[in-house]
Amino acid sequence: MEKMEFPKDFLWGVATASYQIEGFPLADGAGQSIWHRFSHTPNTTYKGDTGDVACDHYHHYKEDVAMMKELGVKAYRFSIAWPRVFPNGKGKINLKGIDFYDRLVDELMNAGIEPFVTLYHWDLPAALQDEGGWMNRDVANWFADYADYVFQKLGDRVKHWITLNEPWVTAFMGHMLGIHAPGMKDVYAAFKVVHNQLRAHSKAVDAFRAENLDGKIGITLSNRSQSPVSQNEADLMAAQIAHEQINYPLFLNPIFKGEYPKHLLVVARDYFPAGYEHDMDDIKKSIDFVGINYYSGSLVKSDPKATFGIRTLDRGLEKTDMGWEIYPQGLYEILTGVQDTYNPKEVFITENGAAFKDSVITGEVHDQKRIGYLKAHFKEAHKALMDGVKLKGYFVWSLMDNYEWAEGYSKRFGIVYIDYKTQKRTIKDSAKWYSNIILKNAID
Ligand code: IFM
Repeated sequence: MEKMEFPKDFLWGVATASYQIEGFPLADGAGQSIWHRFSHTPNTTYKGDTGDVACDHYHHYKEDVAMMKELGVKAYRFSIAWPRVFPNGKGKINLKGIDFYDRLVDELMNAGIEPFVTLYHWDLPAALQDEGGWMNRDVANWFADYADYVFQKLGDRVKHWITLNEPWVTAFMGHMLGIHAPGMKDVYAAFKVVHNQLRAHSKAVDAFRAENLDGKIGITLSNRSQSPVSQNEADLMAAQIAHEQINYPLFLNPIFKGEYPKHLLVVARDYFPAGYEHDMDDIKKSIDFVGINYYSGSLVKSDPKATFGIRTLDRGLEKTDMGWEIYPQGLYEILTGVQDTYNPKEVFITENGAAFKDSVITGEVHDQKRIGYLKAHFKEAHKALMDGVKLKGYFVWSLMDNYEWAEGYSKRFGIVYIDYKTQKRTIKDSAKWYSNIILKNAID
């Protein structure tokens, strides 16, 4: 079989997020986040699991960086906990909070690993939620001020910045479905949150440009490929609306074109905040790269009674432990769709990976299914690269098992196994396999 080679400078990486791995979220003067508050509220997460200890990366970060170095990982995507740096979200700075990330970045630089920093991966300071959080228009300034401070502190070493991780999830899982923090169920709130996140992203990009730093800035979006169940007009339209609502168009259309996607507006215009049109010129702004997260696909049927007229069907494909169907070709569809529609300068796969039930057997974890999953997706990424997508790197989610939000510790996404009782890290077979791919810079 033909060997698929990747470009010489291709960045193979791993990804994590602050609340999911760090533990000790209130240490050294940090403030509470909305996730701390949410997970400590009864009946919100699996078995009441919280991020109180997680992988204790806060104290094990040196060991974790050494492990990445050992695996040959070229880049590490992590997020900064806003309430560690600004315990109240604004105003007073907590030097010990930023110091943790300063030390982490130094450790990465010394290990020859490129840091990719996400400024927001869902842990909004709880004090800001008390003022309306993402529903308050002022959040755009609060976020830009926080981002600016971090640019000033870490911008001499960090060359890649991601403003927001998966703003769709913040808006809809957090404000319409109530599954994530802050646990609201209000569709109007969700669209307000979409809009304010775009405004916040835009102001953070302005702050970054004003600092005149050597570096690049982009945004990371969640995606699930949406295939119509038939070629009839109604099903095709349902799949298109699902794509515009759930995937990159909801955010990239405003950023690249200054407008929300048109088919979505037909069914959801009333939900957008009044006067949103006046912000669109500001939101339209050049970014340096697009981050794509991809895990799964959906089969879609038109159903006038369902939300936005979209119903999802089970097409009987193999699923991961999340119950998400395995659909690698969807990654190709998403990548080529982004490139063809917006022609971004660079694209990174900022997350892709799978949860499976793993266990340690005499010191080893034989996670063959995860290897199969990753290999199939790597091939689709390579195909997209060959077909003109300006793909520059690929981050596997996740470096290690971690706190899977409302699912608590019941799902394991890591290529490194975490024993939560002892904090022992065990390199899974998938990590060994990935390490070899990185070394060869090719798949066969
Ligand atoms: O764990 C999450 C991550 O925080 C955001 N993207 C999807 C992952 C798996 O659900």
